[in-house]
Order: sequence, then structure tokens, then C-alpha cells
Amino acid sequence: MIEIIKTKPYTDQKMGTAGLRKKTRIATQENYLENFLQSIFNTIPDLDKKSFLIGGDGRYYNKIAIQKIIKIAAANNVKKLYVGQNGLVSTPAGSHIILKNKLDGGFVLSASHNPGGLNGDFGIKYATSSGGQCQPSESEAIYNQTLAISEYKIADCPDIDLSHLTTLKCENTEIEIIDPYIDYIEMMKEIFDFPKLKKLATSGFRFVFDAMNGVTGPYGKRIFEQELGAPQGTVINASPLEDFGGLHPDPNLIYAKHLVDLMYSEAAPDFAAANDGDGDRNMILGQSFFVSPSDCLAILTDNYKLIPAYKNGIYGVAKSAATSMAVKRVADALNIGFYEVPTGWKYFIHLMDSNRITFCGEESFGAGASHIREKDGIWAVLFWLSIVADTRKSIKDITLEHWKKYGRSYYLRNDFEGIPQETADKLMADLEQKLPTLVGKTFNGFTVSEAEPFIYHDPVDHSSNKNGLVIRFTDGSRIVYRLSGTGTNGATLRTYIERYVTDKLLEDPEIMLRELSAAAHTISDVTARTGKTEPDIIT
Ligand code: G16
Repeated sequence: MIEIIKTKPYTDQKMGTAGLRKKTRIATQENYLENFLQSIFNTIPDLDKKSFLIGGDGRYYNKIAIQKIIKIAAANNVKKLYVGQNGLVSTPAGSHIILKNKLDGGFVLSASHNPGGLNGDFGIKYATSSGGQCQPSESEAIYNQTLAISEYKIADCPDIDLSHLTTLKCENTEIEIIDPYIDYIEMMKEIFDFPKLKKLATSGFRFVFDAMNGVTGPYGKRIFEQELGAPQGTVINASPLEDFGGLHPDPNLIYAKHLVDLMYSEAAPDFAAANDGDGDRNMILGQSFFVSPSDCLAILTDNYKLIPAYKNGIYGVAKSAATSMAVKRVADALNIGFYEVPTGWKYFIHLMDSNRITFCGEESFGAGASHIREKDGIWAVLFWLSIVADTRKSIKDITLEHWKKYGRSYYLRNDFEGIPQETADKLMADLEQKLPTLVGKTFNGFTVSEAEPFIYHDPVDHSSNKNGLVIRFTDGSRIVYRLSGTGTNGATLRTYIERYVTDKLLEDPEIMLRELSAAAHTISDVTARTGKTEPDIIT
């Protein structure tokens, strides 16, 4: 039986950088999820011929939300649903499942690196048949539906048992519970030299993979411990938990402090890595050493030949505008294409589909390649392990050699969080107005050479998107300002600071960037406007 339920629109269902992300208490309001799902289905024709993936990172409310999505999809006469066993699918594995099975899209229930639980966050990443998240024009169409919705459809089927690999039906919709790991692991085996990695993992090389109680625990156990033979216990925080065991599953120096402390202690293993809640972000650490995400992308690109899947050559490389210029220097040296896009993995999709790029990455702890259409945390870890297996060098030495060859972009991101949205919007609008007047001026010894909004022209669909403001200095330094599209608490102003040097390679970034950070502060007038004298978070 299909019920038609009357509902009223919510006005806040516009997707951000990566899907819809909300406080759990907001997402669990009456009909909130139902409205959003029905709005998506309203934009898709011929649902009786369409198949979708459903899964998530295991966070609170996922189990309830999955049952709702199944019943709403069935009521809308969707042909088939593939559902991850126990409701689990990592974002990268989900992208692969969509592409491999030629699905029409998918729903990964995750607020990514944001904490979970009733007092945490909930989210939905909606992917299309591209294997990646929907394009801005598609999310706009869905948003318009959410503003106009007056009813949704839901089937009256019993809840589905997600624990067994089986196929069932709800109305006309076939529901297949699938193994979320197997295809992803096979894909990793095709990309990397697993026998070589196994030699490293069983040679006394000590490493830790921290899944932060997110979805990559079971993936990590299977890949690092079972396939590669690393000792049991190599994967820590390995059980996906509804509240991530109280962790904030964001793999960075602040929220993965336990791992950072280990790597800066006497007991440090040779290598450590962490992934976020849904497995698309990564952090890489060596003994007393942290690899910044921007450097990570540059180093992986420079070492592409070590990986079987890329040894015959790669197309170009792309980064978000806010990411440091380190990878550009590698692209120039390798004579491959280089692209800069707005923040958001969706902007890389057309570049991959049109064979313009193979690798891409972002400052927000994301790196990936064209094997899928999302960033991929475990892929980045396997890539680093491959470099170590080949060179037998430490993470610090690999990075230092890179800097000696190319110079170093010191890089920091300063986040000012919880700003009232109107204050943040006004700050950005006023700053944009001011940009032309900055050219030629000197701040703390840095002279502005260019100052403009970042506008991206997609070479494939010819759409244009504005995202952030970029100030360039005569010595190659840059400051980028933008508002986050993933926060759930007011607005977050992100200020990205970058300074390029060819000497002084092993200094503290906070010291090297002190003057430039102060300049960024002055230019944005952030203290007068927000009352904040310091960033809330520096990464
Ligand atoms: C998402 C997007 C990334 C983006 C990041 C930060 O990552 O997929 O492309 O760089 O958010 O976005 P913002 O600066 O707008 O907060 P994830 O891992 O949260 O899905």
C-alpha cells in the first residue's frame, strides 16, 4: 500500500559543498528527510527504470533514514535499490558501486567529518549516475522542489533486515543487500601492487590506520590486516559507531590529536594515517612529521610512475582554488594539464570524464583519482605505502626531498566559526568590493599583485561559478577567503594562507606565516566585524 502524506516545505534544504548537512535535531524533524527525498525523486523522470545505491557511514539516524528512503523510493516506483549490508558504504566505495553497476545515483548518509549522535550532525550526499555528487544546476532544481513540496509518497512495507546479503521486494521495487567492501577491494588491487605492499606490511614496517570509528574500519581491517598481512591491531578505532565513540571523525591535527601525539612520541611507528567518518578524507603522518594535504597531492602526483595503474602516464591534475600551488609546480615539471576549480569534489567530475585530469585534491584533507568520482581516503594511504615500499624512505625524507626539488608552500587555514550568516555575507561582500583598491598596497612586507574573486568556467558544460576571493602577492604568496559550505552552526569564514620559499624548508608554518596571517586578518577586518581576535581553528 502506498500512502500519500501531506507536508509543508522547509526552507533550509539547500545543499552545501557536499550534499545536505544539518544538526541531527534538525534533520530528524517531522517529514524533514521525507521532504528532501521526495524532492529529489520529483526531479528524476522514469523512476521505474532507475536504480540507486543506499548506504552510509553508520552514524546515528542512518538506520532509521535508510528504512525511510527504501519506502519512499518504493512508493515512487523506483526499479531497484542496492543497499550496503548493515547500512554501511563508504563514500568512495559508493561511487565505485554506482559506476560499476551503472546505477542512476545513490544516497550516502553522512555528515562526513562532522561529529555524530543526537547532538551531532546528519547529512545526505546525493550522487548521480556520474558516480559523484550532483552538479549545482541539479541541486538548484531539487532546492526549488523542497520549497514547493506539499506531499510525499511512502510505501507501507515492513522494515528490511539489512544484515543478510539477500534480495527482497517492497511494492515493485527490488532491494538487494550488497557487500559494500568486495568490489572496492578488488579495485584497489587493480590500481596498486598488492604483493609489493604485502612485503612491506610484513617486513617489520610499523604503521597505524585510524578509522576514527567511522566506516573505513571494516575496509581497513580487510585491506591492511587481511589482504596485506599487517599485524592485527594495525587498524584502530575500527568499529563504525553511531557517535564515533565520542570522536570528532575529522582526520586533522586537532581532532586526531591522539594519533598525532603517538607519532610525535618515542613509541611512534614508521607511518600513520587516518580517515574521516565516510572514508573520503585522509591524513598522513610520519615520525614527528605531518604531510599537509596540499603537499600530499603534489607528492602523489610527482610519484605517479610508482603505481601500476598510472605507470604508462597520467592526464593532468586539478586542485581547488584554496589548495596551495604546490601541485602546479609538479604539473609544470611533468608537462601535464593543470586546473583550478571551486571547493567541492563535484567540480572535478567533468575534468575526469573528459580525460583532462587523472589526479585531484583539496586542502581539506582530500586526494583522489579518476578511478571514482569522489575523494578516496584509503587510496591515498595505499599510494603513500607504495611510495615507501618502493623508496624505503621515511615520510619526512620523501617530503623533504620533494621540497628540495620544488620549494615549499607553507600553508595554513584559519577558520572563524559560528559567525552569524548575515555578518559573514556582509564581510565577504564588502571585501569583494574592496579588492581592486588593494592592488599595489603592501601589508607586513607583502605587496598585493592581484586581487579578484575566483570564478570558474567549466570547460565541459560551460557553466560559471564564483567561489571565494583570491589575493596574490608579488612573491607568489596568496590569501584566499571563502565561506564554508559544510558547517551546521552559523557561518564559518575560512582564510587560507600560503607562502612559497625555496630555502628554510623545515620551519614551523605558524612562524613562517605569522606576518601573512596578520595581513589576512587586517584585510578582512574580521575582528571588528565578528569580535574574534583569533581563529577558532588553525589547520
Ligand atoms: C566536503 C567536500 C570537499 C570540500 C570540503 C570542505 O568534504 O566534498 O570538496 O573541500 O567539504 O568544504 P567547505 O570548505 O565548504 O566546508 P567532505 O569530506 O566534508 O564531504
